[in-house]
Amino acid sequence: MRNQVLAFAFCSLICGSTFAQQKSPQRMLPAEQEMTLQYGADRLGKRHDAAMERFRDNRLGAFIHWGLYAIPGGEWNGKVYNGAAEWLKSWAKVSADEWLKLMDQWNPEKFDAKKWARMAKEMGVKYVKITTKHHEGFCLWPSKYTKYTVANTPYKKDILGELVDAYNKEGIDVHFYFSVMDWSNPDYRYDIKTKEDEEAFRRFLEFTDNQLKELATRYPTVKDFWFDGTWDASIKKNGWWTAHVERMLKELLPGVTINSRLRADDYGKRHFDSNGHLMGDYESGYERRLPDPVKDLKVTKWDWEACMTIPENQWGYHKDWSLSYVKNPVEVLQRIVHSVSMGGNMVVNFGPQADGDFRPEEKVLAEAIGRWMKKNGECIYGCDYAGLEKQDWGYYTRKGNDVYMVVFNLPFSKWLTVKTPRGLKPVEAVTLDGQKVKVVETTNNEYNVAVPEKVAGEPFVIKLKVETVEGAVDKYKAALT
Ligand code: FHN
Repeated sequence: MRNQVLAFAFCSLICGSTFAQQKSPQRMLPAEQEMTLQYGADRLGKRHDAAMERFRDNRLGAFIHWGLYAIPGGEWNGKVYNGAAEWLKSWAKVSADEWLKLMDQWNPEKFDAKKWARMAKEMGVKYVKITTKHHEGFCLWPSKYTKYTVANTPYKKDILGELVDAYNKEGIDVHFYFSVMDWSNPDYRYDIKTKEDEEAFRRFLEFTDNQLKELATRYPTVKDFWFDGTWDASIKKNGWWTAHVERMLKELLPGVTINSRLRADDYGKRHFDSNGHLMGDYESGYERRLPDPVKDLKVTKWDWEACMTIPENQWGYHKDWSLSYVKNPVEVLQRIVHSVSMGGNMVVNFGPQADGDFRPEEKVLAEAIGRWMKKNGECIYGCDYAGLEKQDWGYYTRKGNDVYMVVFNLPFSKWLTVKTPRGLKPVEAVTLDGQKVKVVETTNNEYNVAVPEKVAGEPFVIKLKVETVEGAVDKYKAALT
């Protein structure tokens, strides 16, 4: 607690000057037990405007991690590092100057934004999150606030601009990934311990504000800012700044959505404020892992988005994927469906090569997901948590009175058990390729749905039409035990 008070005092001290006018409005706190926060949640509960509904309905996105790290692809001075390729500068202890010399080699000859957009469209993703700037500090747009940008490479052109246009033309929303932590900027601080740190970091925050304003005004069709690299003590001590950034972007781009990772409250508490309320528009902490479908149902109360790598932990291009487990398309699909079944979005990551092409494994995976989505996307887009108890055969998703059973595990019994809340009754079951399947009531609020006659060798979907029965009573007697 003492640290928290000190952090708050410190924050008040340094917020007092440059950005004093940018404080959040005081929240009206309903419960006496809650602490008063200036930089806590701006809202209680989910956002329900059109832009947020769109974010939610999209459900499936792709992540693009593309930066200088694609050039060495995990190898430095003859040594291959197994850690995430985009962190190679750190694993191999390369100085910022040395690392940024990679810019001289940035010339992705095979880069074709239209091809990237077609690939995303074919895969069935509704949005793409692009690393505008990762921790290394290299910008995919010609920022006027730093020299470390695409403009100063042999390629010269505005990659981000080309991508925004191409994706938008395919009807795909663009989200911007932005790392606050910036290894190229000498004013960045991991912590604030001295007056000098304080001044440098104040300059750094101004620089970051400028870059964000630049992104928002140069690319006004951007739908979302996804912040990363916000875990350091320096940022946690400046919760006011994170609240200010969210408000600044929302003023510039009405409707824009912002992830919880940006935010820290008055006491440095991240994602959820000290009163337990979500900050930002959606929770973004599920990375390479997912909430448990039985124990973590609390996540259905807020919006959330998970992101996932295809190998165990490679976001940027790494030349050797054999160093860790690589998920197959069904495993990726399972994670997509798992997320939607709990009311979340899933973003599948791609790390393009330095030449601007995608590695063959990623192309194969994108095609496989796309084929499945073409047939079964109905159980993903616009769907939500169904409110039915999880069963071992797979996952439920739901849109109104259509409950989708997405089957990943076939039972030897040839029956798929469905347990419904009292009063919710399945009235019809049909596969998405039109086969009618049998539904049998087995006991109170439990049904068996037949495995369809024709089952392809991949996960399949049964659509259950459900209806609500008023005043339902139990028909079968429970055992006296
Ligand atoms: O350090 C980064 C990592 O490189 C990658 O960008 C992921 C994506 O969610 N975010 C950070 C780790 O949380």
